[in-house]
Amino acid sequence: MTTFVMFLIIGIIPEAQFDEEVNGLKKKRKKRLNKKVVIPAVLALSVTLGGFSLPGSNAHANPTTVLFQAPEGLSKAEIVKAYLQSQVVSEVGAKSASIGEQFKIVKEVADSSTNTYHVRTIEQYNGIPIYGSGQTVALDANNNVYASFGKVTQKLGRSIISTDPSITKEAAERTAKEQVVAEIGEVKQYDGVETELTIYPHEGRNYLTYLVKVSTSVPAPGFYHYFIDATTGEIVDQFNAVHEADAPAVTPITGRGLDLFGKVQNFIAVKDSTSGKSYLHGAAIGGGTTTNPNIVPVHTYKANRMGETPFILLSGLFGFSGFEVETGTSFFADPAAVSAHTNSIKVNTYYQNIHKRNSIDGNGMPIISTVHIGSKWNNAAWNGKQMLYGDGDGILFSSLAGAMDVAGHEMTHGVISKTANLTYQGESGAINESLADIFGALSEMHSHGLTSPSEWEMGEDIYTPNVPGDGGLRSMSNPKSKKLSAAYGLKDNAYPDHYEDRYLGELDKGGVHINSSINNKAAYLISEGGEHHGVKVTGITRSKTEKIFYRSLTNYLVPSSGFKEMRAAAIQSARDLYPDRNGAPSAETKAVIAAYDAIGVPAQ
Ligand SMILES: [Ca+2]
Ligand SMILES: [Zn+2]
Repeated sequence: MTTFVMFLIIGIIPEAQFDEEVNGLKKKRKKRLNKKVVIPAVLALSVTLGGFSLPGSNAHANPTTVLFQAPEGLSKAEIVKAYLQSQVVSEVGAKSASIGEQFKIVKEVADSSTNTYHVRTIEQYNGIPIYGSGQTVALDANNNVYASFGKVTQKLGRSIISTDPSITKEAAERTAKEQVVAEIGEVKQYDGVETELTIYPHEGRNYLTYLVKVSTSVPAPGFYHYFIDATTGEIVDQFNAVHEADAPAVTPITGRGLDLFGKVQNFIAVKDSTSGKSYLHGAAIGGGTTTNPNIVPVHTYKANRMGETPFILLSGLFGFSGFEVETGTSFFADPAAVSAHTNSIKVNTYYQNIHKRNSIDGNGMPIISTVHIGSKWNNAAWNGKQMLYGDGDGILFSSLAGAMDVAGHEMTHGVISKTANLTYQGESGAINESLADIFGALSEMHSHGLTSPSEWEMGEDIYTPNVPGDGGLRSMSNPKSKKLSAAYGLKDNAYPDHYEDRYLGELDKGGVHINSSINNKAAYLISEGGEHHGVKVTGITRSKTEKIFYRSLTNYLVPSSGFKEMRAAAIQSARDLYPDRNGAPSAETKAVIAAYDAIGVPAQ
């Protein structure tokens, strides 16, 4: 059903690719990059030592700031490693392992538009990658480091970890697959199984593990991660990182009413907490497992409201579809498949046209979508390999394949996994979700054309299809307009729009679909402007906003980045693209700063 794609190889983009657009700049830039400018060593040293007071972010407001002066005679890679190594030394106050051993360069990109060079690294121990680690380092035209993101692990050289596995990779994969089958039932075909020897820091210890990533679509969508101790074969930790589109706002309730004979009846129904209205629809659980229940749909309509579209949707809901979409002519009779197909093409066009990005991985990988996943599944997902779309239950959602912004959201999870790879938990997970919403919304707006009005609702085309005009699942313009269950204990029982109101509980992986709204509001304010919590923001348009966030995602953010790092990355990106003049920030940079002030994300 799906194509196997290997993701482990991270390509280095050749410089030439980025120089084609600007004629004649290539030679000029290379010459400049080799030129060394002498900056007093005392200045460079003091800036370097002060730089890591805030873990995870080292961006400086002034683009001419030098965090680290390029030593003579070193290549860019050597400069980056020397800089990162200097952070290790400066924090523990003693020399550690030989230069650069701890850091591995996984990506390098020259940006001829700003004359800068961007390097992405991960940390390793005896050549084995450390899970969740990552840094970005930006070099200016003189090869001096002017910005860096990502915390550097200290005292790694003092850790004693065996790096010789006692069990085989195959044994680890067998264990992982057994767990998946125990959880969701027999898997006839895996979309992918990728295994890598990984150091896993967990509960104060470093473990030598095989990280086995298992992607499934049938019988249930999953992107399972198992950390299997390479010494004992035991499972150290596990999670399912399938990126689902929503945290539903509809809750099942017990309805009551009088029947034709005047007798009181109790029955299943749903309540839409957004509108406060309840509907005569419900899903009865008819056995199955906890993760994959048999759902028996129950619907009650007034006949005069039953249109053609609900009929088509409902008829499709009873049969699971895992087959090829076929036609004997040029006409395809499956609307969900046609929507998923055209939407993914449009999202790719957006990334191609606006960000010069060639597919999800930047390297032309196939874009795969499967529709009719599950039975009445109210979700869409990125399972590490492809997009999965449920048909919706026809009440909370119509077919999720119908929404261009949902397609953009899911594909952006793929882009994120190939760039910043933000960890899907807590603050970094919320930033991950928010960037998926931001590019989901912007790709949809792009497909409507530059002159069409801005639209910052998520999933409005498919959400509560029986309730016209109630907007989407989430609102980026006004997050608070969407209600959340009182179980979350949030202010006004609504999505938060200020950092101080963020969700701090454990549900939803630490509120990844909830706190994303806070950063969504910042993106909205940067683009459209407005006053929020007493802070005025002058909007700078969609086209500038998307460039700032894309640059943040691809050049600066790292797996551990949270809200403060997002703020610093957006400010740095704005400064790169719209430089300060005469020591004063540009209107674009001011808008970013004001927007993050407005949502209450502090600079430090
Ligand atoms: Ca939308
Ligand atoms: Zn998502």
